[in-house]
Amino acid sequence: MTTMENPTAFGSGNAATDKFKAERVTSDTSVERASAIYQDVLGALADVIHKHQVTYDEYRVLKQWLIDVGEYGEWPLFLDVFLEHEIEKVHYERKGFAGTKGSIEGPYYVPDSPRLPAKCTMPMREQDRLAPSLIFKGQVTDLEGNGLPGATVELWHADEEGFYSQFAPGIPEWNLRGTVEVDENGNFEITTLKPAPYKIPADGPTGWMIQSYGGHPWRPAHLHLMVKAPGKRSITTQLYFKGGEWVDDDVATAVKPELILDPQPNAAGIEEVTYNFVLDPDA
Ligand code: MBD
Ligand code: FE
Repeated sequence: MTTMENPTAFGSGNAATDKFKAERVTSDTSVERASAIYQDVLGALADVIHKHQVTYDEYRVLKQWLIDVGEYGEWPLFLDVFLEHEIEKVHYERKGFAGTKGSIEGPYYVPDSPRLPAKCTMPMREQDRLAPSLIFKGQVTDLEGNGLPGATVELWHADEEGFYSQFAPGIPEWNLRGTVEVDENGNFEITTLKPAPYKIPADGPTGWMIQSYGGHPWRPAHLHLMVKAPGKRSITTQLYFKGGEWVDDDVATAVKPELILDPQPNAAGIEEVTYNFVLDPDA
């Protein structure tokens, strides 16, 4: 009974793994490049083993832990928390983006969320309406500041307890997920709630690993975004909240100074913030 109702590392991990497996995964990496990368990966691991004189007990614990990560479905969680930020950095450096800064996608994106008009409220439950509201508005433009009428702003984020729909039990499928269609000037105005910080589950191998080195399992409260427009490079990013807990110490190392919001109460006392997205040409 409780295993059906309470969020578990096993449940969220395997949901993320199933979601990932449903996507197409290929790369045109050459044999030569694969050889160079594998040699360097194994060489880096060999250096660590020698530098720290890793023992057989530690090796066996590692083997068991790797088995556990797979069984709990936590490879998407573990990799996105500890590695994706470096991949993301290389991605943006390689392409030379001049527009809005990107950040990691993380394990909880789901494509094809419900379409919403430019001025909208995110799908939410009664209990979500009790949480502090956030009005998030702005414009999607090109590098010259021209509004992009065909753009979409996909938004997904955790609820007031830090849980994501489709990755924790009992939450409506598209709760706090939507694809917002901007207006004829590229503008949008979304009413949602301020999400809570996200805690990596303590009852799974990623959480155990963090405990074993005395670290903390927290990500600051964040909004996930994917912004797309015809003829423009899509951008995947996240936005954070100034002064929020863990903003300066994100376990996933995914905060950038350009991505921190500072909402202020509007005339009605509701927190409101404007953030504009600037997209590079699709080259
Ligand atoms: C999250 O919510 C997240 O955004 C990332 C990157 C990793 C784990 C949970
Ligand atoms: Fe997240």
